[in-house]
Amino acid sequence: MKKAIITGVTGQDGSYLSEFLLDKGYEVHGIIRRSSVDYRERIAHLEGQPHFHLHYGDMSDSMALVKVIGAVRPDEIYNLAAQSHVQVSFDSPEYTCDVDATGVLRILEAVRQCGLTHSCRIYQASTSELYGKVEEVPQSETTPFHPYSPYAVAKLYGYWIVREYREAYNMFCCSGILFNHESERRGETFVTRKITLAAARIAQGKQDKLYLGNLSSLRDWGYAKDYVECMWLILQNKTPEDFVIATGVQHSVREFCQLAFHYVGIDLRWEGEGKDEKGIDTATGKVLVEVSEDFYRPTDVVNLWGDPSKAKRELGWNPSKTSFDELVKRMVESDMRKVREEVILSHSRVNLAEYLEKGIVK
Ligand code: NAP
Ligand code: G4F
Repeated sequence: MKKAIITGVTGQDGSYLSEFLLDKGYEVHGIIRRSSVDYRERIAHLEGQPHFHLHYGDMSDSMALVKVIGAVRPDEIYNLAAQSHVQVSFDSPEYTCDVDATGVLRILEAVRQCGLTHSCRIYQASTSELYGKVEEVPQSETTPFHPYSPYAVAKLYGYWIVREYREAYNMFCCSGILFNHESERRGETFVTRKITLAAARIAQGKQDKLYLGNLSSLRDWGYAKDYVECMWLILQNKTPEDFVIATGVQHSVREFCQLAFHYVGIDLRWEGEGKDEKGIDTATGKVLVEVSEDFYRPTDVVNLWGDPSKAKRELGWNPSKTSFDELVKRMVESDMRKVREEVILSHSRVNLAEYLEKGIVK
């Protein structure tokens, strides 16, 4: 039975990857950090399964990482843990750097110190944010990087230290350069989930308005469940290489919004430009979407569009498994259910929605 460690196991991708690896017959060891609230929503259904184990650790704590890696002696490590919110990285740049940059180094060194240099394969969660202020469209493995946030700069260190350890010590360590991938488990402050949750709440009369930042920003959005398969494929490859993982299709935040509201039965028309743009319910004339400068970033990445040809060709991965329409529909249906059964939304969640609306939390 193969053993895998997943850092960031409680996150969107960590939860899907755990399910995927358990299905493949792996023994899965997740690293979690201590929290005062002990409810791990995304992996609650896996806890108690015989081949699923959790260990305490933090990406800022090399001793804990050495301890877990030394005890488990994994065949594969998937390093998914990160402060993953781009806007938050402007507020907490030092923390983001410690976890997202030095954290990667801590994993690589822990593997060496535990004598696993040549037996343990490592996947690093790299990101399309590396392309930042893009120098080429669409972006592939050969596109130059131009990171455009503290998050992206930290992730660029992670990318390069992985390459360095591959070349210096002949380690099987690779980066998946993943473009945005979303799901019904996406964190509620990323733009897609913020939109689907608000659309569901507005449709059910529980919220009045949605405030967003740059509506014209373009993303290549895929479905997270499809993307975790690729993380595994990258580590099953004959040689350690980096891969772009994307759908090859691009949409704007505005288009995402339009479709999400469509799926809750509201058709929006757009009026105005820039910060004066508004999304208006064509049936009632009510303004449902407004722009708030609170959600603008000091530097924003506005044109991400991936070229997944290499992953398609060399890993046999299918980038078109879930279409943009299916993704939006799936997320909206899930949030319509969750909002309807509001009994499962804790007070803090309800407050979060209010805070999102008022722009107190981004
Ligand atoms: P996510 O939902 O935000 O999950 C992040 C995970 O990292 C959570 O389990 C979190 O634990 C954990 N974490 C954060 N700081 C930590 C620390 N100091 N020590 C230990 N664990 C820590 O992110 P995701 O969307 O699943 O993304 C997974 C990875 O892929 C991240 O590295 C992200 O940067 C990268 N990525 C994501 C995308 C995307 O579109 N989703 C695209 C490209 C790359 P808590 O639950 O305790 O907070
Ligand atoms: O959903 P976002 O916050 O995702 P972003 O910044 O692209 O980062 C995500 O994808 C990266 C891969 O490219 C990951 F590496 C990263 O960990 C994370 O998962 O924002 C998407 C776009 C941005 O241009 C942002 O300015 O949407 C724009 N946007 C417009 N209004 C908004 C909002 N973003 C958020 N979060 N909230 C808004 O109200």
